[in-house]
Amino acid sequence: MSITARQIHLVSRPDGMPNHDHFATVEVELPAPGDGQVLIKNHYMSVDPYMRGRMRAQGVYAEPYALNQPMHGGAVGEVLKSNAEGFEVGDIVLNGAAWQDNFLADASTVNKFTPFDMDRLSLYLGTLGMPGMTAYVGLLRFGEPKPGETVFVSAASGAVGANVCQIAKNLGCNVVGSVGSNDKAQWLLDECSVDEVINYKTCGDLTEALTKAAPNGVDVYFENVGGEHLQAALNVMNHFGRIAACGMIATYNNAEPASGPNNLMLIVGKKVRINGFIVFDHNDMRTQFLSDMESWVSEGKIKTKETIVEGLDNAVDAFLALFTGDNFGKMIVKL
Ligand code: NAP
Ligand code: FER
Repeated sequence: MSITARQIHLVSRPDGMPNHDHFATVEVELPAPGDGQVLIKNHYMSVDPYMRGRMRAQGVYAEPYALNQPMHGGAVGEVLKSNAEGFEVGDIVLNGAAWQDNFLADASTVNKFTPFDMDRLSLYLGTLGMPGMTAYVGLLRFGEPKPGETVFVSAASGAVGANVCQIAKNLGCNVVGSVGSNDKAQWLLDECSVDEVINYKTCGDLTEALTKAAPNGVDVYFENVGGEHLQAALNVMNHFGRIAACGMIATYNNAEPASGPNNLMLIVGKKVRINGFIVFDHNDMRTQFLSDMESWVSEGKIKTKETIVEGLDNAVDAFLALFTGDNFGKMIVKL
């Protein structure tokens, strides 16, 4: 018996903020799994800022999304039918086939794993998944924070940022976050023990606010936003400070490149090190990451926050919300 799959395709390339016209929902019939194949039902899919980059015609790090094909990204699903050795009905798999509810795959392209908690599968798309590992790799390998140092984190309550803040607190750092709402700020202060939080939308001059929040200067800047945030961070960086350049979400929907910070010469005088990085290049840290993060989550030393949107039909809105700040913590679509 065949099974229907619903998929979201990219049908045209946005120039600026995407809208519903750039996407289409398509239904296809899936045949029974062939030799070595599994049929998977996705329970949760991730929407992530990098997906905006893959909608462009030219990729820097990864291939662009093809037009009139399902987009892809991280998802957690369950084996519905198996024609592959080592895969049983009910196995839980991490896969790269987001933006579709059911799909057929060669078993070698999905990763069977034992969840740390069956009721919290979505954590493997957030704190225990790609964004959590981004926080871990970026902070430890490129930020190199030492106890007592000040770490500044932009988009601080998000999927990556909230983990950066809490890992840095666990390491004994002084942590300053920047967010776009008072609710997000309060959560970081109350639940995550972050020392100071700036609401960049209401604080006035960001350099002044940061100087007040980090009176001893900033040793590590975890860059998620770009633009004015990078400029302000450079103004308050200490000598030999490190910037872990993770992303610049404020620029992702720019139709034309925006002008850069006007104070880049500070990198020279302050001897600041800036490192761009992509999480996928650092799989050597995966075992250590999972071991530390699963322990921290179960001991309550890392709190997790998610916004869960129901249904594939709302996946595009969930994705767009990343660029308006309408997610609080990791944005997840429940399928
Ligand atoms: P997220 O923080 O969960 O969601 C995005 C957040 O960015 C929004 O909630 C919003 O929070 C903030 N934002 C959006 N537009 C903004 C703007 N114009 N100015 C300031 N803030 C803005 O997303 P995430 O998945 O954790 O990603 C965070 C960053 O990490 C992104 O830059 C992403 O590209 C990057 N990243 C990089 C890698 C890598 O390997 N290098 C991997 C994963 C993610 P507020 O309400 O606080 O404004
Ligand atoms: C991201 C932003 C950008 C990300 C990857 C990139 C994995 C890659 C950018 C490029 O190829 O230029 O959040 O996450």
